[in-house]
Amino acid sequence: MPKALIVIDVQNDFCPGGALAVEGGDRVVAGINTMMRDAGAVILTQDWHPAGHSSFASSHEGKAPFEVIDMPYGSQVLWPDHCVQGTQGADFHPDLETDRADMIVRKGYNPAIDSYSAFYENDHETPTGLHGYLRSRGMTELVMVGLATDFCVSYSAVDAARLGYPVTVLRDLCRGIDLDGSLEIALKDMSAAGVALA
Ligand code: VGL
Ligand code: ZN
Repeated sequence: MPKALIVIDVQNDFCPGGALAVEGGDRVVAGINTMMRDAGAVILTQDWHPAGHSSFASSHEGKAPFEVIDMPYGSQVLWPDHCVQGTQGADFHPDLETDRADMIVRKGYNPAIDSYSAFYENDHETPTGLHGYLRSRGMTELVMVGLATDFCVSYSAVDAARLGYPVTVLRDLCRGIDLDGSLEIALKDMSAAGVALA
């Protein structure tokens, strides 16, 4: 079974010292490099926001990071400014062996919609193109790793399962933000969707 490794958002801003640092975010890099060596295809995702993105608290008068607001497509956590296009924070962790990637999927570039999942923006209908890419490459099974477990990894894994892929999330090679119990919720959502947690 051709198996693709999907490496979610291993970027400076999600690592210690970054704008939206995930505890231990940098600890996944070495293991991911090893996994990349024998995957059938390697896809990296890169959170890639224009300055002033609508998911940034700084774009909303009187709002602070981690507050939740209603957007036309549903509720949205407001984040500190992060992964702004072309900045060092948006770059991949310097030790990630990005030369091994077959494809890099950027997401979150639409100023009006956030995009956690590697497959769809947060309106759950605008595709990133990854599903078509995986199909044309003949990839029938997915393994997911990266940051953050409870947002971009979870959304990506649930969408993958709904699209019909057998998908495994390697928990050792993921780290979470854990905002108000979001990690536990994400683990339940993934299990309910049929994602294997290894
Ligand atoms: C992510 C929050 C905002 C993630 C991206 O990669 O999990 N989380 N943007
Ligand atoms: Zn983001």
